[in-house]
This record gives sequence, C-alpha cells and structure tokens, in this order.
Amino acid sequence: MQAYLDLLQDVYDHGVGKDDRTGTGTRSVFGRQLRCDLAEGFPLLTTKKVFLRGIIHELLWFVRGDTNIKYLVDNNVGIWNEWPFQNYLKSKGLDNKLEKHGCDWQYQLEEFIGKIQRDDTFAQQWGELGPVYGKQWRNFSGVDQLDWVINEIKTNPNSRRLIVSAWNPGEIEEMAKAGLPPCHTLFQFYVSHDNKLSCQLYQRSADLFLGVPFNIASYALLTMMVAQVCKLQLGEFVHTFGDVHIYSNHEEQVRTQLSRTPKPLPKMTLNPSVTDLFEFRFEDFELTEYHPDAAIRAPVAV
Ligand code: DHF
Ligand code: TMP
Repeated sequence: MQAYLDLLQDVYDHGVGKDDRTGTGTRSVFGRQLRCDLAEGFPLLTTKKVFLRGIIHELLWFVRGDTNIKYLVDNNVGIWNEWPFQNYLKSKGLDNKLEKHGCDWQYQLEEFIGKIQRDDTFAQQWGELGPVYGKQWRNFSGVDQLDWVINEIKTNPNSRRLIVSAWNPGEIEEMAKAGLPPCHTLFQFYVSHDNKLSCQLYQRSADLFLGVPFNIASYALLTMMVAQVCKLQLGEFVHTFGDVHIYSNHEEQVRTQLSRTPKPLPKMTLNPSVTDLFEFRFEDFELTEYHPDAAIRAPVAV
C-alpha cells in the first residue's frame, strides 16, 4: 500500500489543475499503474479506516447483476445514494433549490432513502442507476461475462482473452442519465505457469482519495473469489489508471493521510466451502488483523 501513498503524493505534488464535470476542480495526471501481490496480505488501506462492509456488499451487488440501490440501502450501505437522489430532485425541479448537504437536502435525502426501503414500486422507479456494472457483467448484449470468464479460466487458462468489459458504448448515454458511466471500465485475468491468478483493471477515471481505496479492495476480493472457484493460487492485482485526480476539496484530507505511517496489511479469508462465484454471501468474508488509523471524512463530488 506504500505504492498507493506514493501515487497520492505524486498527484498531490505534480497534478495539474483541471476543471471537471462536477464543478469541484481537481489536480490530475494521466496514465499511472499500481501493482500488489495478493499473497502478501489483503490490500486494504491502513492509514485510514476503510468501509469494508460497504465494499463487500457493493461487490456482491455487482455479481448479482443488480443495478438498483435498494439492495445496498437494505444492507445499510449508502455509497450510491446520492446519484438516484439527484435524479429524483431534478424530476421535482428541486435540484437547484436545495443547498447541497444542507439541512433541507439532508432531510429530503433521508425521506428518499426511507421510501426506497419501504416502497418497492418507488424503489423500482427511483432506485435505478441504469445499465451499470452489474448489468454489463451479467448481461452485455445477452452475454453473461462473469459466467463466461470463469468457464474460460477453468477450461482454457492460457487464453489471452480473459476480459470482462463494463464499457458498452451503445448504453453509455443511458448510464450517464441515471448515474455514471463505468469508472472501472475493463478487467483481464491472467493465469501464470504456476497456477496463480492475476487481474488487471483499467480505470478510466479515479478519485484517488475516496474511490480508489474502495476499488483496490473490491478487485482484490473479486480476484480472490475467482481464484477460489477456479482452484488457483493468488497472483497480482495490477491497477492501471487513466485520469487520476485529487479533488480540490480533499486536499486537507490528503495531507492528513500522507502524514500517517502504514501498518502491516490485514488478512482476508473466504469461506472455503463456496465453489460457485454466484453463491458467495456477506458472511463468507472474514477480515482479521486490521488495525487502521481513524477514518478521514471527505465529501463526494456528484
Ligand atoms: N464519484 C466520485 N466523485 N468519486 C467517487 O469515488 C465515486 N464513487 C462512487 C460513485 N461516484 C463517485 C461509488 N463508490 C464512497 C466510496 C466509494 C463510492 C462512493 C462513495 C464514499 O463516500 N466513501 C466514504 C464514506 C463511506 C461510508 O462510511 O459510508 C469514505 O470515507 O470512504
Ligand atoms: P466522471 O464520470 O466524470 O469521470 O466522474 C466519476 C468520478 O467518480 C471520478 O472522480 C472518478 C470517481 N470514481 C472512482 O474513482 N471510482 C469508482 O468506483 C467510481 C464509481 C467513481
């Protein structure tokens, strides 16, 4: 994880000012790479407490092929709440009337999430993020890419075509309307001569302080799950970035983060009796030896 902190320092020092879609402003660089050996421990940041429960539920939600926040809301994970809420406000003509993160806004958000919990029809109509990750992983123009890639790793491990893509050009506009076009865009598996499974992700756009610690842990977990069901050992996670940025309202948090010293990595254990990727449940994941520094709160740019 030192590599993550080095990248954070690099973008903080050398990132060039760039305006962005959200109007927040960033320091940004283009084209970087991190790699970590998954056998050395679970790559969860120790210099701040990372919300692993949210990461696990989000990954299970992708794997289910789900694109509605209801599953996350029901499991008390709020990380995707603001995007459907924003759409809801827009439809009511309230999106510019409420001060973001102000009292009224907070109240309306709680009302909205309560309705998602209680009212299935409302959740179906307003909880959708569009044809994002879950949809594309499980049904990209009729192809179940996860099912396909598992079968391919098992039967043709030397393949150089072990790719899953969330970037579906025909559906990007639909995704942009309801939420976001995929940031973690495409990943490829690799089986080495000594039966280790590696995974490389191409992330087109990376919120280095907030999103990236989630993305690293999420893909490390996915690689562990796939390795287990394909009876392979753990190789590397290679994380390749397009636009890597630090938002201008995260700079104080980044300085705090960089002043801390990393601790040994925690250990992640998966329930060894699970042999089908689609049968993992939340209870099948166990994290031990995680002794992080305190969480560092930061606003997410919507
Ligand atoms: N937009 C932006 N601008 N950055 C993102 O990282 C991002 N991530 C998305 C959707 N849109 C995004 C999905 N993933 C948080 C983490 C990941 C995530 C969305 C939000 C987040 O807010 N994390 C906080 C609080 C977590 C909690 O305890 O609820 C964190 O401190 O990690
Ligand atoms: P963009 O679509 O304009 O690139 O904005 C998406 C923002 O969300 C950008 O800051 C990257 C960030 N992001 C992550 O870093 N990781 C994620 O998993 C997601 C969904 C978004």
